[in-house]
Amino acid sequence: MTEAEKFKSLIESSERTLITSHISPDPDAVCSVMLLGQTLRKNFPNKQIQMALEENIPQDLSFLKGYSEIKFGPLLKTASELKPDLIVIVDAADISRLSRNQNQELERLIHDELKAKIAVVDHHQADDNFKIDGRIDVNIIEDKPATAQQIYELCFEQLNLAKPDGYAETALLGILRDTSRFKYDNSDHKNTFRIASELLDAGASIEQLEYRLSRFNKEELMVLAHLLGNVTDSKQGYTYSFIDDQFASDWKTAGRPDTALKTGCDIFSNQYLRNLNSNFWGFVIYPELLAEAISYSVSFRAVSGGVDVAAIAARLGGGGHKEAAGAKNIQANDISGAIEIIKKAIAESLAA
Ligand SMILES: [Mn+2]
Repeated sequence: MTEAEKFKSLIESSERTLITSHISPDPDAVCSVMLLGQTLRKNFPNKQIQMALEENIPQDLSFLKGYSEIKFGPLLKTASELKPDLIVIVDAADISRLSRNQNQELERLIHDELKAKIAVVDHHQADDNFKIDGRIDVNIIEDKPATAQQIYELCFEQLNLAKPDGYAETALLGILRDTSRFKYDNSDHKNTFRIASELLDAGASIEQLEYRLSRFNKEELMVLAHLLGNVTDSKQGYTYSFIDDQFASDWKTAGRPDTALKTGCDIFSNQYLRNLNSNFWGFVIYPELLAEAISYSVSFRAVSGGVDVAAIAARLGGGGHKEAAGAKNIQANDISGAIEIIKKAIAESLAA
């Protein structure tokens, strides 16, 4: 039996299925939950299929069909109420990423109390080191650019399930976001472009989806302006920028949202950090507004095939991928001290 067939027989033999993904969900995580959830609901109308996520996403995805049926909130509570006999984890490889603070309780509930079956559908890059959990019944972990693409292939090409309303927009959005609109190197490009083409024929629009998702508010642009003002060429081959302590403390005093600070940093790191002069990588560092004591978080970005920023992040107690990584809880007296810590980690990592 293939993993796809095993997956189908798990669905058929279960009464209550919970479909979920990781905390701090990205559009691929949410779209994957929705694409699979809507598809299973259409094809298995007598089964109870619940889509659930512990945390919401900053972007407004409510225009996607089925979004209103996702149950947002503590996953432990959702699972205790539903008592699923099958958990499908998408865009994450195990239970440990499903809840912010209740993973141990969740594991106990799922494994010991409910004795639920577990299926995983997740994609990864070749450099990821997945620890496959022996308690997982079906593992569909493949080298694919987006989980939304995997679910499309699994449901519609391998299992020949019927497509639910709105599937084209949901699938295309997950693919667009995880590939950064087809920008990243993709060893599975033939499948990606074939499927994207089918989704466009089915009525989804790259232009509409991209403009719907790329919305900035004034506060996010204020953060971006600050980062652009602080941008520095290290003269060591990389770029960096930072949110200074005064800006962060004024931001907090004014009651401006922490999320805008994070989003502003994301816009900068995704769209400008790899683009200054002849530098193809770098970092952005900012004070953690919500932390009790002063601490800093750093995000690294690199063009693929260049510097391995995951190795640098690992020296700082963080992690990620070769092209995008980060670390939290960096202890320093002020932002200058924090920047020095990062520069030192970079120098050591490059010398290693
Ligand atoms: Mn993904």
